[in-house]
Parts: sequence; structure tokens; C-alpha cells
Amino acid sequence: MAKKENLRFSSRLIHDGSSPDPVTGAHATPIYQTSTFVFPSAEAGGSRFAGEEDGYIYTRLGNPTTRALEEKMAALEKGDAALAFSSGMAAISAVLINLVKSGDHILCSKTLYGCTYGLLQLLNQKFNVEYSLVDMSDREQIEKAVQPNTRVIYVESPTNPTMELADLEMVAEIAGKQDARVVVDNTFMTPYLQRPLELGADIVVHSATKYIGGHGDVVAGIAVGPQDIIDEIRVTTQKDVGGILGPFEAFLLIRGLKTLAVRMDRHCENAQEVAQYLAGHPRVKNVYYPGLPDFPQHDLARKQMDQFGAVLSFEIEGGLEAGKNVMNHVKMARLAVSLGDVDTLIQHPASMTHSIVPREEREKMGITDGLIRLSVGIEDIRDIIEDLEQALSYAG
Ligand code: LCS
Repeated sequence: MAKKENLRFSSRLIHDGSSPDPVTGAHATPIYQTSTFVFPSAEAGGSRFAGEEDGYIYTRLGNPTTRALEEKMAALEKGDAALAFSSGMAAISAVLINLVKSGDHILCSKTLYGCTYGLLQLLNQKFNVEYSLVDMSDREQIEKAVQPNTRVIYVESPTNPTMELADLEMVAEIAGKQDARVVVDNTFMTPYLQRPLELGADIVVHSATKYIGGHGDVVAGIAVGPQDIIDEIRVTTQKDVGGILGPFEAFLLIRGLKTLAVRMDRHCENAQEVAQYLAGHPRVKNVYYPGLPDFPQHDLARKQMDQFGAVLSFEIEGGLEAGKNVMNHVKMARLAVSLGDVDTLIQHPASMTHSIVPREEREKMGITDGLIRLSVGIEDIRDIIEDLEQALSYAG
């Protein structure tokens, strides 16, 4: 049998960062549902605050259940260390606030999750942090867009919801020449399908609300990266802004991670079939899914992703009105935002997840009014396709 450190990924999902509780032998990671920790003496309390002695102090500064999740995520993403947050946005904002100051520039993927775009606007308007959006598939455009004050290149790959990819090795190489940090939002992929740190990125962020939790019952975020940056975030933007994850949510994520490989395999297998089905449907104009052979970046997807994920977007003939008819007639799928849930979810980016982005910007991102996003679940594929088939019959 492979030694524990040589285990393959799906075994590591179960075993990394988990060992029986040293006090009770509890097999599952206990939920340390406590806000504070009692010091053995006044001297010990002072030493812990001074960083001279290990030991927990207060849950905003660290908690054993949350720490177990952080260790597991750091191991899976192949980073030195990780931090868990109360949402994906808490993770992203803590990382960006840590890496930039007034006058710095963030270069971003052309398309981004709506609230990430909102955060950039906020940083710009309140703190004079500049940002620009660029097509991350094009080396020339990226090189042109880099500025002397660019401190971060922030990438979603694939992007939400248009599924464009960035060549992560190329982006890391460009950033290296500029002393900029590469931050990759790996939410759509998870470390099972893509490990940006191995491709040269500095920090990975996640909305763990999605596939990491996997069951649509937690809102959470994770950041993974080098020890020095993670330590700094732990004692600054995480501690003092305070968006930490509670121990119960950390427990749910540890539990979710154990089944990540089997869930992702099924998600991806189903999504490939749905993409092919939609691509052949007479009412469907375009399907955006990296697993389709005619997807413009299919070769890059094969190079840097182990499978193609389970989110896809499509446009149907008849635009928004036809799209609303489809969304209003799904029977098994749920008309809801979020993604990465075991259920199939359908939503309309222009009026929902990306409504914060002004129309003109949205159109540059490729988010047309007729675009529909599907997060393909792990139900029986026949039920997913039958449901879409009957809903699409209402397209008009
Ligand atoms: N990054 C990506 C790529 C996301 O899709 C989301 C949320 C976030 C970050 C933020 O994570 P949260 O704070 O919600 O945990 N995406 C959502 C979506 O597409 N529908 O609803 C939420």
C-alpha cells in the first residue's frame, strides 16, 4: 500500500489533514463549538498573544475544527498554508486587501463573478485601487495591459459564467517579470481538477460554498498560498476585518471534501452529456463548455484541467423571453443561483449573478441577455436531459 504521503488524490481527500482526536479517539473531526479557549495560566495567555507559545485563544484567531479544514485544503492545493473564511467573497476581499494599497493596479480576467467585480469597484472608488479587465487568453493583450503599478493578476479560469480560460502558466510567467502576484479563483475546478499553484500561481481562492461543500448547505471561502502571505492575512485582514468561518461550517466542508472526487467525476460526466445534448438542440444557438471539441480553448482545457467541470452556459433562439420560458418550466432542476450543488441549478446571469455589472461591461464580458447558466448536478443523467427537453419545448 502507498505510504500516507504518497496516497493518490481521491484517498488524500479522505485522509489528508485528518487523524483521530488525540484526547478521545473520535474518528470524525470534532466540532469545537466554542468562541474562546481557557488559558492554563495568566502567563500562558500572555505568551499565546505574544506568539511565543502555541495554543488557541479565541475562535476569530483560530479554532481546531477550522484549522483541520485549512490543513486539508493546503495539502490538496499543494500550498504551504490555508485560511478559511465566512464566504468566498470574504476570502477574496481579505486576499486583495492584503496584496494591494492605494495607487496599485489589479489586472483581471475580462469576465468575473458579479460580486468580485463589485469588490473591484469598491476598492477603486473608496481606496483608489485601479483595475482593468483583459482577455486572459491572449498573451499580447495581457502584456500590454500590465502596468508598472500592477501588483496582482486576478484570474478566474474558467470564468463565471462564460467559461473562458486563462493559460495559467503563461499568466504566471508574465506576472513574474513584474513582481505581481497571481491569484486564481479555482471555484469551478476544485483542486481535484486543477491545481493552479503547481502551474505557477501564488494564491488560490475558492468559494467553498460550491463543490468543496458540495451539498448547497454552507457559505464559505478558502485562500491557499505561501506561508508568509497566509500568516500575514491571518493576523491582519482576517483577524481585523473578521470574516472567519465557524467550526460547524468547517466540519461540513471537511465532510464534503471526502466525497469530492466521486461527486466531481459524476458532475463532469453529466455536464459533458448535457453540453453535447444542448449543442445538438435545434433551439440552442451557442454552448459554452470547455469539454466540447469545438470550444475555442479546448486544447488549453485538456492541458491544464483534469476534466472540464460541470458549469456551462448557453444561448437559445428567441433571447431573453425564450430563456425565461425555459427557466420557468424546469421541473427537477432548481431555478436558483449558486453552483456546485448536487442538484442541477439553472439561472440567468444578466438579471441575477451578474446584475451588479453595468450592461455595457456585461456585454463586453459576453454576458448577453439571452445567456442561461446551468450547474449540472449529479442526478441521473436521463432525468436531467428529460427535464431540459421538456423545458426547452416552451422556448417558443
Ligand atoms: N468566486 C466565484 C467564481 C463564484 O462563483 C462565487 C459565487 C464567488 C467567488 C463568491 O463566493 P461566495 O461568497 O458566494 O461563497 N458565485 C455565485 C454564483 O455564481 N451564484 O451565486 C453565487
